Amino acid sequence: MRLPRSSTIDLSLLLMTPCDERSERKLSDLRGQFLDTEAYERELARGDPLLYMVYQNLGHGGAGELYHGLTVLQPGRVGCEYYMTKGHFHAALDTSEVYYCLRGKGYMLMETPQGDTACEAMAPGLVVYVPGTWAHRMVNVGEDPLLALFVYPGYAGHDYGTIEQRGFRRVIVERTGQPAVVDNPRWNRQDRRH
Ligand code: M6P
Ligand code: ZN
Repeated sequence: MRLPRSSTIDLSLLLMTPCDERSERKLSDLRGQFLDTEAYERELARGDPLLYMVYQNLGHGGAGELYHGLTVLQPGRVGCEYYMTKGHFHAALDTSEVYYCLRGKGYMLMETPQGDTACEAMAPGLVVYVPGTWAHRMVNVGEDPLLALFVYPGYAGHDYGTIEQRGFRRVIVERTGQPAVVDNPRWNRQDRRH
């Protein structure tokens, strides 16, 4: 029986409650994703900081379900690269996602399997539409946590493989105190699953 439900997004406690699933990603979960591997190991030697939390409601798994929830991405950098989510394609590639930014300052990095890239600003009130086939990654360029509500089809799934292998074609780093979107030297058009 599918029942209507409500959850509260608490902007002071930085969480959504109640939720079906609460997951955390720490620095150690993003091994191989940051460009500056020496800075990564230095940070990890100091501790394993929390990068982000995801609070999700998963519906009942029906074909028409919309999974929804809150991502809370902490501010910080590894070397000059800002904290970010792992980033993924959807396993059901041609499924889209909507993000509504509630707090903070950041970007949504996106790219297609063919290497087309896009970067949309995230700030309170901005709604970012991620079309089907586009991989997506949140990047926090501010001093405060970046919060966004997200909604996507329950059957979309997550495909991390291609991104884990080659990263995103563009990365966001701090240059003279400002965020800059630059080419990822590691990115190789051939390394892709789609
Ligand atoms: C969004 C949604 C979640 C996803 C989360 C973290 O909140 O797309 O499904 O898990 O971002 O992103 P990632 O899975 O790339 O770490
Ligand atoms: Zn997604």
